[in-house]
Amino acid sequence: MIKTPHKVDLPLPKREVSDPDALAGEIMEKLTYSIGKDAKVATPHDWLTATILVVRDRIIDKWMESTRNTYMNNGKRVYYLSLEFLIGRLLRDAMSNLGLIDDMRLALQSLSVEFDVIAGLEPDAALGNGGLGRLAACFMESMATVNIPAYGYGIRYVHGLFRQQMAEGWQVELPESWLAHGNPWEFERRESSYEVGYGGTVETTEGPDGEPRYVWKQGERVIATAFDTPAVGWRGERVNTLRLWSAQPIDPILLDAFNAGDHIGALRESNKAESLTRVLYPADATSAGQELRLRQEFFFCSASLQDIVRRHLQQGNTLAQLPDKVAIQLNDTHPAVSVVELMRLLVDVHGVAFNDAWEICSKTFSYTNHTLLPEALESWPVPLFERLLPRHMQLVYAINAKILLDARKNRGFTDHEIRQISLIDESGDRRVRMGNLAFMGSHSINGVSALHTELMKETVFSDLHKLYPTRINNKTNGITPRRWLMQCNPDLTDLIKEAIGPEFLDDATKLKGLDAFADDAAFQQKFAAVKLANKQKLASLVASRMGIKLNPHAMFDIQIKRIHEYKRQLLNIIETVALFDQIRSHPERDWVPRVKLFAGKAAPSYHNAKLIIKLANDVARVINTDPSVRGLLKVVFIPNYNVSLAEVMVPAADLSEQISTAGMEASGTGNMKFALNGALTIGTLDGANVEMRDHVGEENIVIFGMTADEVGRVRAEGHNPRAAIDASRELQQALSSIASGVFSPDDRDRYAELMQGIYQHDWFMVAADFDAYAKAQREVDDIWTDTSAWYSKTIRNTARMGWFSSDRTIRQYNADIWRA
Ligand code: HBZ
Repeated sequence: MIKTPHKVDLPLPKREVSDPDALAGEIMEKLTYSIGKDAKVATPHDWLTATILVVRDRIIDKWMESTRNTYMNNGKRVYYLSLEFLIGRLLRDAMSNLGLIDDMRLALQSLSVEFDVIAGLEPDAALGNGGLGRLAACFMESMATVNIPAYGYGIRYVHGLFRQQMAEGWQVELPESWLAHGNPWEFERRESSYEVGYGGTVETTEGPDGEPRYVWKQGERVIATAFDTPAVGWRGERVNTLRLWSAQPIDPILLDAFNAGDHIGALRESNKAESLTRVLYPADATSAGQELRLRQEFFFCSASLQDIVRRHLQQGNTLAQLPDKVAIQLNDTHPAVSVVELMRLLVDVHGVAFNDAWEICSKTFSYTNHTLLPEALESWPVPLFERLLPRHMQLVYAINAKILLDARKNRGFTDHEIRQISLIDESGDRRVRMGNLAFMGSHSINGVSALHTELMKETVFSDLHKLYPTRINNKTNGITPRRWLMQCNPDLTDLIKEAIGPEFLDDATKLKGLDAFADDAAFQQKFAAVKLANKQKLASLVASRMGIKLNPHAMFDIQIKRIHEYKRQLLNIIETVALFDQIRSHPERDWVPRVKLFAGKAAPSYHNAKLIIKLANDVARVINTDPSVRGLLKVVFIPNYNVSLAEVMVPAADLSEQISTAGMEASGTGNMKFALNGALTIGTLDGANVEMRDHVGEENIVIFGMTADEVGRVRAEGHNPRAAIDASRELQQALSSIASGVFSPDDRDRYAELMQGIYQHDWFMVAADFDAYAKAQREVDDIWTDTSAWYSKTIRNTARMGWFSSDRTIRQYNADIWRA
């Protein structure tokens, strides 16, 4: 035991003053003593690092206070386990939450440094693919804001989501290196290191009670080391921890091999360990299915659970108390192996009886499902699972036996139902079903929108729902209004403050007060002026990055999200082609000038998604250079979509495209960001769009197309896309022009197969919904033409989106699931 040194009580210099002069002094101090640079030779990156260090100092005081308080209260903690945290840049967010933006700007100015320039140098931490990862980041901020003691646990990938470049309109993936200049936000915690094992064998011995004991003799081991990043809540009241694990070898160099002259082989262990946390899997909505992925999942789950159990016991708690002190939320099935790892720790390491351990587990875990797409449901081949995690495989069988026996004996489940709930899928090669594991091991299973939650009960989880009818519940997603309004749209924030006062900053539902201004002509003008300025900012980004000039007075019609067939970027592009035809054949009509903006990444192995990107670029080239369009239509695909680009595009949107095939988008969160920033939504009755309509009112959103029920029925009865295509001349023309190579003269057949998919099966109902969509777009044009109607609707969107704050979502998780 280390004795507490008596100087420990000396008061630390608190970083409480924050006038610009004090801040400037601190920045100089960091530049000199932490970075070792003179102001004369400091690079912009040095200034950025110095600024971050100054902000970080202010966070640390609060961070320690939060951690200390939780420790002293021995209260319940929430652990959010996620393979993805799409946090983006942190500086502006932290400064905004601490109320430092203005003073820091002035401080830097006094040092002749432009804040916006250095803030733009911060790498965009893309430790996630899309919605699921960004949701985790919003939740981290909201948990700190609503004062819940929480830890996020994940992986510190060296390379986040790839950088997307365009080569002649095709997506090219380049490695992303967010850590290249170091990461001043994180703290390496060498003392928080754990061994994580794989492979080997399981030995059976006899315990003192005469019962068998199982000892896992691991074949390989790596070290997981923690890196902590503070997560600051609004007004800096609470600071939580994002703990990301990095893999290290136990023996960094095999000296025997090295001395024998095998210099490469000597680094084998080291390379193998480090490759574990090197890169984020770039696929969303499909299961990765690779051995490395299962290794990653187990790596971060094992380290996190060891850390959680250690902290719990260190506080003097018993293992039986675990569910009273610990709530673990599984962000999709990616961390589902945690359930088995906790069982192993309880049963094998701590000697808890199997049934008691199972009860502790299911009271501790809860699971969020983010998709019903069959190709995204994770399952692992039994041989792989068994080879990598032999003890866990035994435990999976034991859990399965317990649940299935009960279902059969006490609940009268049929053979078919038993097959559906089993942890082992026996339909092809035998596989471990991670969704069923997460479900069985949790007391709460939630969907992310009302519609999605109902569909969970009816489809993928219907049999498990019958077995556990009270477990499935809904927690509609939300977004943090700090990043997605205050920070990305400061002018709108100021305008709202001026109109209704500052209460909405602490309670987003207070935005409701803006309703009273929706029809106020003077306010509408100011609202429009803010929108125009945001569009000008986006236009200058597009001009400088792509050399394309945009008319900021045109309607900015934006679809940004991962590229996926179910999200139907293709529907949007086909309708754009149809509009192009119409503009050319009817030059006499009053066309509303539009800019169609797209951005998003495709999974590198997703052929059709990559083809859709190429099509958007091909269509853009043809339309943008056709003089007969007279500037009425422009199409732009902005490369390398990420959080930072979203922060510029969202405030600049007039129209938000949320047009997924009904029943396929679990929730969507981009939809919420746009509406909050005063865009009109054109969308299907899918995911959270349904609840958005309920909140903003059906007259303030443009809904079109088939419902989820209709899609289900049509698919069951057999969809005939030919009929829809034959009935629509516009669609016919658009499809045949794309299919015949009008947009791909260099390769006429490029899109033939893609179009065949629509003619033949139209799984995503592009043909089926086309006419309704085109009609809805003309309705949007009509609203746009009546400027006052347009702004009265868009202002009402901003006013009524408060409910979609992730603070509300987190409060619901806490009230219904965590009870922290
Ligand atoms: O999660 C998304 C849903 O598609 C979206 O509707 C929802 O709003 C959002 C938050 O709940 N799902 C994803 O983003 N999924 C993934 O990113 C993913 C990543 C890796 C996988 C599978 C899915 O292996």
